[in-house]
Amino acid sequence: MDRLNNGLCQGLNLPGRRPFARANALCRETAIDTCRALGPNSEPMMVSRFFQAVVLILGVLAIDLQAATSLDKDFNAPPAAARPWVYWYWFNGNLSADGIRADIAAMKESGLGGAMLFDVGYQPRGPVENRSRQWYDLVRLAVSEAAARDMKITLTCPGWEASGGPWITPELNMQELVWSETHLRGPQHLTATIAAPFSRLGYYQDVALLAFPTIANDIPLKDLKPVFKKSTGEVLSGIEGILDGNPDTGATLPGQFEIVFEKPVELRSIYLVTTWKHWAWNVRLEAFDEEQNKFRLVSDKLRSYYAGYVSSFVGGTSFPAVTAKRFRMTFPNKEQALIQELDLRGSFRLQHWTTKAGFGCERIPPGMPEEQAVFHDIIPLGQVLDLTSKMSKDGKLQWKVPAGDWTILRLGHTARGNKVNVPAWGGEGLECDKLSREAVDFDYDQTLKPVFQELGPELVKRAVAYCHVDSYEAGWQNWTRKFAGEFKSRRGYDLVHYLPALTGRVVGDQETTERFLWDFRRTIGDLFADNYDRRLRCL
Ligand SMILES: [Ca+2]
Repeated sequence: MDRLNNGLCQGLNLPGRRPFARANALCRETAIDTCRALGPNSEPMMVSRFFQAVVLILGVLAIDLQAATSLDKDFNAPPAAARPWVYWYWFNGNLSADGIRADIAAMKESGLGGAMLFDVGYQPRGPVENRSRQWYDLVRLAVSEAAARDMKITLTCPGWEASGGPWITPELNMQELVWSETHLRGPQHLTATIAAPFSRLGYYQDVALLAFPTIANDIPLKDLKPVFKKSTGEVLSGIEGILDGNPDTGATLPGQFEIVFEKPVELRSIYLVTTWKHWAWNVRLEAFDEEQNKFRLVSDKLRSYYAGYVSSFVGGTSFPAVTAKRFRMTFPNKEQALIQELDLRGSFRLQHWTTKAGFGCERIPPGMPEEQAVFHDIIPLGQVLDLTSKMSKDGKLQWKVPAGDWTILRLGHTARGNKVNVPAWGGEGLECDKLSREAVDFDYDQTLKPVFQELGPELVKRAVAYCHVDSYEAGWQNWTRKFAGEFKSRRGYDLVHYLPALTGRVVGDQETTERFLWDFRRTIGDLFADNYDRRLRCL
């Protein structure tokens, strides 16, 4: 017995801990008293354990009986916190006070605890415009009816996901990086206007103007003057939209087509943008072997990646270099390929660079082939020249070009143009910039703050459970107005000389480029968490 209790108490009896020494003494006294009460012939340790076990079982049974009683009671009359909720769709302004009262009454009668309120479209337009005076009155009625029945309501932005609405301007819309490329040869004294990149909704802001030695075979497909043909040999016309550098324009091609050049060209990388309804997995690229008189497989793993609901699918990667005059592409949809952009070059691009640079948000499937950059594929970090300060606001550049072939990148950002999904009428508008605290605050001030002001603090406290961002499908973004500064403060270095990596090129070496891209994605994630998720919780 002493051994047992000494063991129990010694662990507490540490040097210098007087209270625990007192506990040791109490343990010993209690143990001795327990042994005496059981009698001199009893087996102290066994009886003590039996006694403890009986007490324990009785205790558990008591708790079980109590729990069963409570469970039975709660099952028959669930407390408010345990009642199920429902999605409550208000379809495109088809609303009335009587309908709202009837809905809430029916929910209560069914035993529901609350409703997640969504203002969605989908149906023919009804009489009530989203965010109109009448709409606010009906929201107040809904919350009041819920409060009167001990129910809760949650609120969200127009539509059924994310954050945005008619108040979001292109500047406050989700942003993405864009660039134009200019190739030239030095030495020369250049005075020219550098073409601005593609932009949406009339909004564009420069980020940087860079120049670097052109990597090997870096010639855009359109400059190789390809002819697109059906497999029957008939020339395809109207394909300009897939070579114009604008991811919002395109063309519908047959599911299988040929790309023919005047003389043999080497190809090594692809950039492919397809419409969101026709993403392309396992696209085959074949090169025609003149000696064997047949097509040979180059890759059957080319693809575009998901970048958000109702957004184009984007893919970019390298494949083993191949030289031929005729190439054939076969898309999984044999009937047609809806292509927005296609670029095939003889130059290297980092594997799946579009996803690594935040142009897509789909996970790269395991087992995808890897290609490695070699010496002439790499831009030495020290040869990336920052010409930003030499360019005027209208794009004019004066620059003494050194000898050699040079690539000029004019990089900027523009609106993604993505809109809130299926809003009720009056709620149509752009998704707000999720990486910008100012945009998120502004959106909140327009979306939910006025609703709370209409309801008043007492009603909000009684019946508004929370605001929700539901079914996030707004897609990805890879820039925001303050991105460069945020990157520097969070990662500890300036990103400007690494920006060519966001176009798939290797800067310094492949590992360094991958590590930069990891930092880039980390910064996107941090900004999303800090300025959107966490910010919404604070507002
Ligand atoms: Ca296009």
